[in-house]
Amino acid sequence: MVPGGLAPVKRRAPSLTLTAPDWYPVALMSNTPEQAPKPAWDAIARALDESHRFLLVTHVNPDGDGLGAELGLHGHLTARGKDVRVVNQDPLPERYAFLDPGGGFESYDAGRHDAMIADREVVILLDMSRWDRLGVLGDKLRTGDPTVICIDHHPYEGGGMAHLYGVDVTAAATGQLVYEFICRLGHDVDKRMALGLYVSILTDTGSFRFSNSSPRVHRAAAELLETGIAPHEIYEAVYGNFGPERLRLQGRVMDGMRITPDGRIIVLAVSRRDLEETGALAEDAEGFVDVARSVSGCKVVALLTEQKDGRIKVSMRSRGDVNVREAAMRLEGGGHVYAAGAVVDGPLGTAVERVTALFEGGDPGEGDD
Ligand SMILES: [Mn+2]
Repeated sequence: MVPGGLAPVKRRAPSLTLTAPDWYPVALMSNTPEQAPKPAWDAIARALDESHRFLLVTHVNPDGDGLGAELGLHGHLTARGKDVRVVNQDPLPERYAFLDPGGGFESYDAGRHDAMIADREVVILLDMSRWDRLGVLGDKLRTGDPTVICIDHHPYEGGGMAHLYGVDVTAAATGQLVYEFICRLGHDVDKRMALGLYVSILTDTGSFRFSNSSPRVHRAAAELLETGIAPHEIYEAVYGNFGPERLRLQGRVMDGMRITPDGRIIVLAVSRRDLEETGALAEDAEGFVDVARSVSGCKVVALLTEQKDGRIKVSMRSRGDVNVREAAMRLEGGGHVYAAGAVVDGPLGTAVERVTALFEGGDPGEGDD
């Protein structure tokens, strides 16, 4: 059963991203390296009024929030008669195919898109604030002429990439910001837009269980449900369509987990061989972090995934009082206090030792905030 009577979901996996989900609390705003520009919602509203040709973009390895925000904003602008294209570097993950039965989400192809992109009046960047989060598409966009608007809830990292910012780190999801912005304009949200915006909120709040699950985001979710979308159907579409190979991979990875003697740090490792032998995708492992986080006394989960090129993607999540951003920075990575990552050299076993050692002999960054 699929929300809103949309096309059935073929399953495929979530994407592994280093920075999502974003469950840092408001109190951590002081950790942002640079103060974000004040949200310029009125100026953004004027840019929307005055322009006709829009391009919506979200980050590489697009997640439920970025895609849902695109769907919501696409619906809004389309309803106003605008010419709207949605182009991301990466294709729509099959897991989120139900958001786009009509093929409106395109993946960037220079030959197919460059002329169209050059002709856009406004580019809206969703759920990211750094050009490198856009991959090759970022290289293309950063040299263009159009007005660049950034709508995001990540800590601002500087760089002045956009002309207009709607950055609000107190929002649980970019889709929440898009929803509140559309309401502010006095426009309606239809069922299809609501589907996208609800998926944004659902995925970035960890199904309303992360610390960002505020009254404000629950209100937005409640209002979206008033359009008639069904939460259980959406939950099933997002989280109930994995294949058995994911479960096989989970069994292997959990069986091989590393846990420090004090039980505070759990390190999970996914090798290419694990993927080949189970038939799962690297992205299938993303949710394993949440499973490991459920262990009593566990403070940090690190998920190490061997990439095709032999390098190791490290994704770390803190359960509360350990600053994984600092740990990630020691690996020349970065991220949030509670969710951070890096890419390090292989082989996998060496990387596991290295990451484990980061947290031994005193937890890096603990008690920082
Ligand atoms: Mn987000």
